Amino acid sequence: MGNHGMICLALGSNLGNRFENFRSALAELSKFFDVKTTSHIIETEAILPEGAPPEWNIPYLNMIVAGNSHCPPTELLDKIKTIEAKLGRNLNAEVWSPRIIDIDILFYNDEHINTEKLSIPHRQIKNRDFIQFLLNEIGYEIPQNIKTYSDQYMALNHFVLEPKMVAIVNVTPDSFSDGGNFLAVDRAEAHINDLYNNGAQVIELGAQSTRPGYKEVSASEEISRLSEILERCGYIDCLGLDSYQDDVLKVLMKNYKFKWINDQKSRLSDETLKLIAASGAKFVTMLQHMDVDWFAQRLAYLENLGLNRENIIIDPGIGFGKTRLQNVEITKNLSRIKEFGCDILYGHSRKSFMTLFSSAQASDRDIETIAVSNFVDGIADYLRIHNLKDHMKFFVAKRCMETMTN
Ligand code: PH2
Ligand code: MG
Ligand code: MG
Repeated sequence: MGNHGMICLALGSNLGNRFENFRSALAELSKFFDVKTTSHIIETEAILPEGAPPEWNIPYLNMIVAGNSHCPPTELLDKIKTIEAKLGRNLNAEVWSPRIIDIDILFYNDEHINTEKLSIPHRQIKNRDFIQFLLNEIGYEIPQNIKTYSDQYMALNHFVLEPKMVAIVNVTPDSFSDGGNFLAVDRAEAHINDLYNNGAQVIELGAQSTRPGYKEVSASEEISRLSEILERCGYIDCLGLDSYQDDVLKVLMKNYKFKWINDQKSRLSDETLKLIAASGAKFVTMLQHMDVDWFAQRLAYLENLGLNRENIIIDPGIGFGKTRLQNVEITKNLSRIKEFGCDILYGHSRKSFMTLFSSAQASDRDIETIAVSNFVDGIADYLRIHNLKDHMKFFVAKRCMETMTN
C-alpha cells in the first residue's frame, strides 16, 4: 500500500474505559470515514512533557486507522473534534493531560498542510516510535523524511477489539472449572480489575453454577454472594450479570447498572424483562435444543416487551442437555442462527464436549478452548470465556498476521 488516496488517523486514550472509548470513536468515525485497515491496539507508557504531574502518568491505548473520506482536511478535523467532545473529552484541558479520546490526523493522502490549526503530516510522528510501529503493521509507507526508527519497539500490551470477549467471573463454590477461585472478595476484585484493563467487553458475574447436576441456590444466597463483590466493583461500566431469577435481577438492577444480562432459562417474568428492556442492557437468550421456531416466537415476545433486536443476543447453549456430538453439530451450523439478525454468543469455554479430543481436566482446557474460538471466529460475535489473556494473545497474533499478509 502506498500513501496515495489514504487517510491515516491515530487514536489514543488513557482515561475511562479505554477499549469502549475506541469502540465509540470508531462507530462515530464510520459515519464519514470509510475504514479500510486497522492496526491492533497497543498499550504504551504515556509520553509526557517535562515536569508533568505524576498523576498524568497513565498508560495509553493507541491504534491506527486508515481509510478514505469525502471530507476535506479542515472539515475532517472539525468532525473529529466533535467526536472527541461527544465522547466526553474536555477540549480545554491542559495540553497532554490525560484524555478519554484523542484522534489525530497523521496523513491525508500526500498532502502537506501547515496552518495554525492543522499540521499534516502530524508533527509528532517522528518522535513516536509506536506510531511508526503501527504504520508498519498496516503496510503504510512512512515517507523517508519522517522515518526515524528501527522496528525494535516494544509495547506494554497488545489487544484487539474483535471478537468481543465476555469474561466469566464465577462467585460460586462449585463451578465446573474454577469453582471457589473467586469466592474471596479480594481475589474477585483483583481479577475483575485485571479483566477490565485487558480488554474484556463484558465482565460477567455469576453466583449460580449451572454445571451438569448443579444445586440451585436461593435468591437471597445468590444476592449475598454478588453483593459483596458489587459493593467494591459495582461502579465498573462493563459489568454483566448471569442470573435467571427474577428476585435477584430486580434487587441488583435497582442498585447497580449492568450492561448485559445473561438469562439461561427463559422463565423470567414480563415485569423483569421490561426492567431489562428499560435499562438498555444487552440480553442473552439461550436457545432451547436448537429449536429455531421456538426462538422466532421468543424473539417476537421479547420485542413486544420493549427489547430491541440489536440488544438481544442468541446463545446456542453449548453443553446444555446435549451430547458431545450435538455440540459439534451446533457449532457446524452456527451461521444458520444469523438469520434472525441478532448477535451470537458462543459459550464453549472448557466444556466437556472437548473430551472428544482432549484428556485434560476442565481447568486445563484453555488451548482447546482457543482452538474452538478460532473455529467460530467471524461467526460468533461474542465469546464467553474464562481465560481472557490467552484469548487476547491468540487473536492479536491472528489479526496481525492477517493484516500484515494482506
Ligand atoms: N498522546 C499525547 C501525549 N502522550 N503518550 C502515549 N503513549 N500515547 C499517546 O497517544 C499520547 C501520549 C498527546 O496527544
Ligand atoms: Mg489531538
Ligand atoms: Mg495527540
